[in-house]
Amino acid sequence: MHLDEETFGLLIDSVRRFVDTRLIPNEHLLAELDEVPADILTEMRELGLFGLSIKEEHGGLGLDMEEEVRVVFQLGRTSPAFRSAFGTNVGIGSQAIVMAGSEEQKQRYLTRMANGEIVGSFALTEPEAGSDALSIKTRAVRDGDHYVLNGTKRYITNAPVAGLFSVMARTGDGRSARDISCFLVEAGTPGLTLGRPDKKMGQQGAKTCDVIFENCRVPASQLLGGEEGTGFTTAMRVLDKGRLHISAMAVGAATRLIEDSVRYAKERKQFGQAIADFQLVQAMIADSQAETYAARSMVLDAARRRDRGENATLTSACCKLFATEMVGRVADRAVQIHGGAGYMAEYGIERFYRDVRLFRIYEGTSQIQQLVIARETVKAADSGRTVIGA
Ligand code: COS
Repeated sequence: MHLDEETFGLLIDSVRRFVDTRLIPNEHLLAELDEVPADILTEMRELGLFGLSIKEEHGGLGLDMEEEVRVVFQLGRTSPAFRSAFGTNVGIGSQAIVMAGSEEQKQRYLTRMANGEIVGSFALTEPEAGSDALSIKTRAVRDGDHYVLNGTKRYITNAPVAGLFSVMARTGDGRSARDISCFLVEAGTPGLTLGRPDKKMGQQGAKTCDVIFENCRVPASQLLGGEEGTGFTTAMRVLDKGRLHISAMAVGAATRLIEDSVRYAKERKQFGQAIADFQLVQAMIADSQAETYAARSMVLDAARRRDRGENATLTSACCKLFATEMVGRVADRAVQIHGGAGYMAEYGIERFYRDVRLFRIYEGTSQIQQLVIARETVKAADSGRTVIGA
């Protein structure tokens, strides 16, 4: 924790109040408009939500990972599309610059991201490169003091509203991390165009679309950190952090689904009594509560380890796998507890059910997390290290 408990407590209180009074009451509107209302975006900027993880010297709140996940537990209690509006500035859209940007790049972009003036977006995925991120085809070819980018990026979160893209592109021909570089490409650069907004199963209000580069000339000064061949490892480190953030979102969503399920189970009467009094309903509530607590404890532990400087690859993959699968089960039980009402749009439970489905896919599928966990565990055993420990 880098803030004192009292200051941090005030931040948590104001975020919780904002979620309860401004976001939860507007969940239906968000889904209906497929857009975060402008007045809410302004309030998010004023609360500092766009700059949660950006250092104070660049205008953010500079939260460490433990503080960030504790704030995100609160933000997760409402429709995840609200968080998406500033989520890329906190996570994948800003962190490449935070971790590997030159001082000049940090100065140029981070302050404007922290105050929400520009939205950052992370462009890695392509039509033929999702889980297999090393196989991206987007190419950057040096031409004098510029690079020329060609290729298509797919399902890029916040692309329709982004001011800056962190673009992973191939500068070498092989299948190695060193063949990939990261470029900071400003929206409006000639040769950069956007596809039509994607129509999604859920998370209405969160924007994604294709980003297309056709002979897009980018000044060489926009190469992240001024160094070719570091883009892939930077992207992976960005995802290590992002996966913890998504895990915290899953915990927050599970908390909310339990709150709603318990409230409904206490109100709903069948066979002459509240359904909350039936042990089969109680079993569902108990399983959801125990699993949410387990995920919350994991996420906090992993965040603290990261703050202590431990490598977060294995721990964040464990959290992402467990927490996002967990919230899928909790959402399923929430629909079940609500019965017919759980299937109806007006109650919003079915919307959560669709919204949280994405958690098991983006920033690395559950299967990719399994692969990462297994590899890290075997690698540690090979070198006689214990991972996590007894
Ligand atoms: N941190 C730092 N470096 C990492 C890393 C991490 N977490 N993960 C991998 N690397 C490095 C490796 O050390 C390796 O470096 P060397 O070439 O110097 O040995 C390099 O990156 C390639 O890694 P690896 O050999 O493991 O590549 P694979 O193709 O076998 O696997 C996975 C890479 C599958 C882990 C990666 O492609 C991945 O995470 N895919 C999912 C992508 C994703 O999450 N997409 C979501 C969309 S973005 S919102």
